[in-house]
Amino acid sequence: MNAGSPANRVAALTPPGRGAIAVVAANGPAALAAVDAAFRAANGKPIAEQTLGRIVFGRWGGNGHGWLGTSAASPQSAATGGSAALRPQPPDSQDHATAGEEVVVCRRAVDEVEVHCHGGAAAVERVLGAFAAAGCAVQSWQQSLAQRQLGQIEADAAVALAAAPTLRTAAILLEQQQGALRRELSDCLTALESDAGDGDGDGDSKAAAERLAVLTQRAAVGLHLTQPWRVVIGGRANVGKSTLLNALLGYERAIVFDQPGTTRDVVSAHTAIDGWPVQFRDAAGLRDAGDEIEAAGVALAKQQLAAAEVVLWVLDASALGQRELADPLAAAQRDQAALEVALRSEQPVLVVLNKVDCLAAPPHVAGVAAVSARTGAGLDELTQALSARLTPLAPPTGAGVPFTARQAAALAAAVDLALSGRLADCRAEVERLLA
Ligand SMILES: Nc1nc2c(ncn2[C@@H]2O[C@H](COP(=O)(O)OP(=O)(O)OP(=O)(O)O)[C@@H](O)[C@H]2O)c(=O)[nH]1
Ligand SMILES: [Mg+2]
Repeated sequence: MNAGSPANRVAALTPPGRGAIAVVAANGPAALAAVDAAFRAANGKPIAEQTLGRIVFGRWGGNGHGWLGTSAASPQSAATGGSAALRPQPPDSQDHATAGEEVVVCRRAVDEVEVHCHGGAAAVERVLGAFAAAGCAVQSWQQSLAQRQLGQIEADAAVALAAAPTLRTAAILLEQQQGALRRELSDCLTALESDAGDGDGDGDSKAAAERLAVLTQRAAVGLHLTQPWRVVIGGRANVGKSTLLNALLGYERAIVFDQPGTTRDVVSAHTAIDGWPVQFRDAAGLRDAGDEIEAAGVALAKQQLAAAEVVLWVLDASALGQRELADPLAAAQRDQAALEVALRSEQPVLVVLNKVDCLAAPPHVAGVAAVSARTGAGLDELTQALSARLTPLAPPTGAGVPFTARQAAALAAAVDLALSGRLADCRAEVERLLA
């Protein structure tokens, strides 16, 4: 137990109101007493006799009481000295067999229990209240986490996991919490150390430096496990940018109209593309603006494009001539030059040829997504192409992935040190990451 951590404590580990099931974890003798007071196990045993690590179904707080009977005070009243009023209640009472809320309790360690209850705020308050009434200090999940004495990587992963927006990102972060990044870093360290031992200063260290470089590249994905990619939809006015946004989202987020200059401000929305979190931004179509408000919108659109991580550049197939349809990539570049759009050279740009429903035969050009935002044709191919632009190096299952800016910076520094032959400093950098 850490200095300052109370012996009897309880915390809700799941975020309020987000899941169907909430998990409340409690430690200490008072926590066990609270379970016996509030919980009636279906197998009839008190908590001390339940098998470690096994879940037990039962009822929590029939008529406000457990089978030893205790009134559930709020965590707040307990924190200010609320008392537990124990009232004997026959364990086999008919009333009690059906009263209370169905929960699952797990005795995780000798003095540690978890209660899995309904995810609603009231149910969680009620469970927390029973522990608080028995004398447990109510903590936040972050405080509870800090007391688990995890390594820095695992603690950071647990915090990031709570903010993971998709199942795919959560799965990768869970692997990091379970040791994927630590294992890879430890392997690199072992290789660096064995090289120091055999004194040749090349083979193992070179392999370790290469491995560190691969890890560093994975940070491009890792830093997006909690933060979405910013994907900006750009192009001339009236090409169908807002229609495309709505089609990608699956609902009507932006106003669509058959007059150019419809979108003025930046419209943004979050979604997942192939399991990766994305924030789409749709802005004013680029043209010589009709009025001051539209001109401000066009300036804003150019700023958005310059700051985008990926750009979807939309062309209107119904407005292009045969020559342009044969080479949409060149048409997009001409557009960008004519409209004075300054894209960075390393910025991934995916050219989208929209309104192909207006063509007799949609062209198939490598690197161009031919779609109809109106009918949905080609959207699956577009999302696949977009996913590949977001994560050209998707990490394999179980791979170590750096996911914080601190980890990414430390790894980049370690690679530089390895490449310049400063192996002792490189090792020290990796050791710091493993702390
Ligand atoms: N036939 C056809 N029409 C489309 C398609 N996508 C959009 N449109 C139409 O094109 C017109 C303009 O669509 P918007 O989505 O408002 O275009 P925009 O690029 O957002 O326009 P601004 O906001 O003015 O820049 C509307 O009449 C849409 O219905 C498509 O795939 N096929
Ligand atoms: Mg629009």
